[in-house]
Amino acid sequence: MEIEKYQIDAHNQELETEHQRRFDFAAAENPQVENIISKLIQFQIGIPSWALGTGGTRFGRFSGGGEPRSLEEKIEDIGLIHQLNQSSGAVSLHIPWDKTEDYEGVKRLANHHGLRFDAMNSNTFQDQPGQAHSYKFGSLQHVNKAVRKQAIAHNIEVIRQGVAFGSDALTVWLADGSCFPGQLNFRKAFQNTLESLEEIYAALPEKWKLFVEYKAFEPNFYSTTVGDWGQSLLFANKLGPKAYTLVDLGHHLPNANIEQIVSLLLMEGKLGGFHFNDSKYGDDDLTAGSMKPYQLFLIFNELIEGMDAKGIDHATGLGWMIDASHNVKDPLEDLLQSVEAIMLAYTQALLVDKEALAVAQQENDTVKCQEILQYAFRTDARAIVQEARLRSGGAAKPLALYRTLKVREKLIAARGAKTIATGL
Ligand SMILES: [Mn+2]
Repeated sequence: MEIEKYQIDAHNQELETEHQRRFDFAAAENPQVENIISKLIQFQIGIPSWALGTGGTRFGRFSGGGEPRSLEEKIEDIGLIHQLNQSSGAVSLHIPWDKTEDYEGVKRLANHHGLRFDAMNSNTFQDQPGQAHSYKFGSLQHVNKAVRKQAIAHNIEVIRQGVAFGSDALTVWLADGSCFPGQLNFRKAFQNTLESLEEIYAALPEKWKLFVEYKAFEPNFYSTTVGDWGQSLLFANKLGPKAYTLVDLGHHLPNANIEQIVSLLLMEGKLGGFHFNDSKYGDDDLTAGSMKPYQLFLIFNELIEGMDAKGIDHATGLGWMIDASHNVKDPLEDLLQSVEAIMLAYTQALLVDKEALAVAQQENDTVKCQEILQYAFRTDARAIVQEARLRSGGAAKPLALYRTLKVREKLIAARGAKTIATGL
C-alpha cells in the first residue's frame, strides 16, 4: 500500500498552526536553523530489510501480522516509512534472505519509492540448505580451507548481487570466534580471516567499500575474531584504502565509550559505516535513542566534529544504517521512532557551540564544557526536525499519521495475520 499525498497534506494542515508557533520559537532561539534544516533534508538513514518483521529471540517469535512476504513487500514497507518521514531513503539488503532474480524489477520499485541501495550484508553465521560445508566452527576463520573458500565465494556472490542493485558497499559481520578457552588459536584465526578478507577485498569493484563490523560477544561467548574496534581497524588497515570499520552501537561491552571510538576512527579515516540501535545490556537491538539518548547525542557530537575536521559530507561520507529487530513493537512504528531519535540527536549535535567548546576545552573549564554540550542536548529540536520533514513533503507527525491511517490494519488485511518476514 501507499499513502496518498492528500492524506499527508490534510494531516499537515490540521497541525499547521501548532507547528508554526513551535518552529517560530525554535528559529528565534537558534539563528543557524536554516543551515541545520538543509543538512537534515540531505541526511538519509538506511533501513535494514530484516527489521521489517518482528524479530525473535532464541526463546520465541511473536509475529505481529501483515509482515512483508517478499523482497518487493519489504521495499514497499520502507517506501511507507520514507513517505512519512522523508529521512529513510535507503535500504540495506541481506543475502540470502533477500535473494531475487528480478534485479531490474526490484530496482524499479525502489526507485519508485525514492530509495537507493545501501551496504549489502553477507551471511556466514547460518548454514543454508544444500551448502557443502557447515559454519558451526566459523567461516572466514575456519581451520579448514574448504570452508573458508565457501564463505569467500558467498561474499563475492553478495558483491555481484550488490552491483546488480547499484549498491556500493559490503558489510561483513562474522559470528566467528570460540566458545571455550583453548578451542582456537587466536593468531591463526586472525590470519585465516585476514587471508579470506583479502580475497573478498580483491573482488571489490572500483569505488566499493568493505565494512568490517565488530562485535564483543555472541553467538560465541569466549572470543570473537573481530571482537572490537581495534581488531576491526587492524583488518581494515591491513586490507587497504577501501576497507573501513563499521560501528554497531550494540556491539560493545557495557559502558564502552563509543563516542571516543568514533572520534579516533574518524581521525584515522577508517570509520566507514554505522549501525544505530540502543541497548540496556548487550546486543539488545532496541529502538535508537530509547535507552541512552544522551549517548546518541554525544556520538553525533563527535561524528560532526570529526567529519567537519576532515571535510567529510555528513549525508554521503559514511553509511548510516539502522540495525534493530525486536519482539514487541510494530516494526514500522519502531523504525519511525528510531529515525526520529537519530534526526533529533543529529540536530542537537549540530546546535553545539563548537567554537565556545574549543575555547572552554583549551582553558580546562570543565563546567563550561558540560554546560555547552547539555545546553544543546536539552534544546527541544522537535520543531526543527518537523520543519525539515515538512519541506521534504513528509508528514508533520509520522507515527500519529501512521496510526490514524490504520496502516498496520491495512497491511494485515492485504497480507494476512500469519505472515512471517524472512530473516531472523
Ligand atoms: Mn550490525
